[in-house]
Amino acid sequence: MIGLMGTFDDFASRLAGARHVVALAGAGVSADSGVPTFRDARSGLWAKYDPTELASPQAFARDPQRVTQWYDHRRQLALQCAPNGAHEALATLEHWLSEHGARFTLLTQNVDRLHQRAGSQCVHEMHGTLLRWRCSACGAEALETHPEPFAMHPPGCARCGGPRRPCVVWFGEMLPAEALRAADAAVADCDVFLSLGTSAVVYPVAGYIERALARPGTLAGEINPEPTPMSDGFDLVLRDRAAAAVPGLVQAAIERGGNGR
Ligand code: BV8
Ligand code: ZN
Repeated sequence: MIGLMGTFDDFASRLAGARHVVALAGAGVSADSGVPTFRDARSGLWAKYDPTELASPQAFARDPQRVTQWYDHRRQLALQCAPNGAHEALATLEHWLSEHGARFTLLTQNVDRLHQRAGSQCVHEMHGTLLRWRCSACGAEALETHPEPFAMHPPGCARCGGPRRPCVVWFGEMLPAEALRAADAAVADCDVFLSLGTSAVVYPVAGYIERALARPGTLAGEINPEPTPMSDGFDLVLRDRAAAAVPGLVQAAIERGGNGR
């Protein structure tokens, strides 16, 4: 973190002149698309379950049918939702930075693939995705983008008949090695770090926020309508919804950056 004497304008100018921007996205980025945040993903039917009770290998072993029904419900919901202004602004920023010889790395905790549907290219899914499912017995994987529910729960493997699960990272499971490697390298190199719509409490991803805030020379911004445990460490905090604040920040950067980087 470095002291930002200025204001939003200073931050936007520094964002436009960045060499490497890392954005970390949490459920709050997809909230404005109608995808419930992880904590709110217990809407209605699921209200009585604690997500960590449904998002673990133990829960799947205990009740595979209930767990895959929850994930199938969220999978269908993700397919019905559309990217919002925040997803689109991040894709615009990535494109604009690459046109100006700078890098952009998007680390997302979201499993809905809305960033990719908005056009983001460099996306690392730290917690996997709802749209790929794999067999727990033989490991066979497949994209599952049909809008209707699976015919049975847990869905059976076409190859061996074993029970299939979503390719998401459950509590107590390791994150994908590729995603960790990419995040390690990006956070160690970035000069601007954006934390967008995340509660910043789930590790190891929350640890990347800590690393970015501790890095001298890294400018850090948080966008979240609520404070988080890390809010005090940021150079700029926008207490607003991502769908409003992310497009505003990106637009301000592009307007400033256009005047000779
Ligand atoms: C690991 C995929 C070890 C699944 C997710 C005890 C036992 C076991 C593990 C632990 C333990 N104690 C601690 C741990 C570690 C644990 C952890 O951190 N637990 C926390 C709860 C303390 N982490 C793990 O288990 C990780 N694995 O440690 O493995 C290991 C080591 C070696 C070898 C083997 C294993 C795995 C963590 C990943 C879990 N999977 N998701 C699924 O989706 O079902 S995590 C899930 O919660 C989400 O993916 C997300 O990443 C995370 C936090 O959610 P957020 O994205 O922040 O969303 P949330 O709802 O929390 O908050 C929304 C935010 O948005 C809020 O701040 C809100 O204000 C804001 N917001 C709302 N609206 C808007 C908005 N912002 C902007 N605009 C808006 N409109
Ligand atoms: Zn199989």
